Amino acid sequence: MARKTEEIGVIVIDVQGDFTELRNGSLAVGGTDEAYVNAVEENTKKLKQAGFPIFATQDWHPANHVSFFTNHQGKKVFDVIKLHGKDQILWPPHCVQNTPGAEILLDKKLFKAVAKKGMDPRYDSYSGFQDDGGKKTDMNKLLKEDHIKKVIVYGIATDYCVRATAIDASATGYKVIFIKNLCRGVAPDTSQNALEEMKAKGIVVLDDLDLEKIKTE
Ligand code: VGL
Ligand code: ZN
Repeated sequence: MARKTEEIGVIVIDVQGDFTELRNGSLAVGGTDEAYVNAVEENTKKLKQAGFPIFATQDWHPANHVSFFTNHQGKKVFDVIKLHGKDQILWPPHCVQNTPGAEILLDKKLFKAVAKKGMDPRYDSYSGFQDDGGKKTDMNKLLKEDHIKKVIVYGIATDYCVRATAIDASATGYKVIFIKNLCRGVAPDTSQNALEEMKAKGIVVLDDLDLEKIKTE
């Protein structure tokens, strides 16, 4: 028998001004034009109408965030440094709290809740579940409150925040379904690697949103 729809939740990841071409974002990812944002909005509406609770993540950095190249003397954009023993890409300043670039570009009424991430200036947080220092966001608590067992994930960027959020969701015990055509990646090679890694971890990759498939997968 198909699972009850109440057990399915949706996580729309970082569809924010600074990640889109639509808003001329500081870290605009290829293919994030108006048609892409509209497709995300339409499909999210469809999922909401089908009865699934919709959650969002929002990259929400202070201006002095460690991931901004401008906060490291002598460093250039996309340089990689060692931070807390890991490689850290230095990004252009993006999604600074209370700036237009941090705005989620979808109708806010779609969302049951938004989990903000990346507020600690010392740690990056690609995952919607926790930052690189191990501090949890509200995401797991929100999903648990709704008795969610399976999550549908999509958004920006395939190779960074969508990847990390999907993998953490899976590691936390959720069944995860990734919707490929509602995602955009920073680079083709890292996006392809992310898909392979997700599949290897048991995440279901669907080319596009199919309501029947997400109920039975
Ligand atoms: C992201 C780089 C830096 C993302 C966030 O949303 O994928 N990427 N911050
Ligand atoms: Zn960020």
